[in-house]
Amino acid sequence: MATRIETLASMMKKAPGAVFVQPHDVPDPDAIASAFGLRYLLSRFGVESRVVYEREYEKIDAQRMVELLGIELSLASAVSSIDTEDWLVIVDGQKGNANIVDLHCVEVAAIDHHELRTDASYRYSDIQPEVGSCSSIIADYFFEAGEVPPRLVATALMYGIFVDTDNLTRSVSDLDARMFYRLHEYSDADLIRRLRCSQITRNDLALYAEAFRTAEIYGKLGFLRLTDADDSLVGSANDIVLSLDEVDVSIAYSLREDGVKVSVRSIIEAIRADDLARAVVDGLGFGGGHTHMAGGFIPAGALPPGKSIDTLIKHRAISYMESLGY
Ligand SMILES: [Mn+2]
Repeated sequence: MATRIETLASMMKKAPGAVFVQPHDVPDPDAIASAFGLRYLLSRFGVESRVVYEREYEKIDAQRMVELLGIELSLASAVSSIDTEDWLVIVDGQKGNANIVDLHCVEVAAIDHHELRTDASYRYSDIQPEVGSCSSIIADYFFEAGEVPPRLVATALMYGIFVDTDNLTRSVSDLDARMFYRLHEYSDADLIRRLRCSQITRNDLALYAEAFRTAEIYGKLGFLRLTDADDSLVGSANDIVLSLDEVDVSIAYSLREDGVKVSVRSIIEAIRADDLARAVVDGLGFGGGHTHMAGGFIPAGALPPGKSIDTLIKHRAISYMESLGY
């Protein structure tokens, strides 16, 4: 039987135009590593491709990862040649997601670990929502085909697993653990260490310092308000709120000119982070994600005038928790 990369590569060879690999917008280390690994593997099977993405990555570790590992990727807006003849493989996301821009070519394939969207169809898809990182799925493609990942690819994939599973503590499946173990012998521990030491900038630290004064705890629920923080920083700040002993569910939100970005975390099985995120932005914006981590956004124009957004978010979150008996 053909391996998955053989199946995908032989299909991509039929592309009438060029082949692109697209990680989700504002790619994080897992998305970047997945695209990097898949591009390498496709080339081993005779398919040349380019990695294109929308909206610049925000976190400093993503930037360092691209620099230190020599990862080639381009902003879609800088690639003038993308057209309707071209074929696209989406990694770490699916067609129709709010964070996957439509590049106006044919989305023939998706490899992802987010919840399956039933409104999208592909010629090839491998969607495993139970897996903690997309990097694990790509690593599996290597070993399934008997391919040894080069040192920099193995390092990227290992770091992708590390970040998406919060150091192997969040949504870790057997596959994540096995791939982490197998990648270990091929990866560069020194580079991993350097990436772990490039998590925030001085400006981030200042934003954190200001935000942590706003922390509020209501039962098991923690809230944090940030001002002008990008998506990644809101998520990282939220991880710190969740790390509080008292807090099992946390919400961090950032008030920005374009709207309000919401990050949600939960370690209570009965309270799904994605459902809570949707409850918080209900009727105003969009939200989604995973069981333990999720996000949402309310565009500035949808904010109810004359009402406190802080109260609105807290009220909705508390009501949702109470409706489930917490
Ligand atoms: Mn991911």
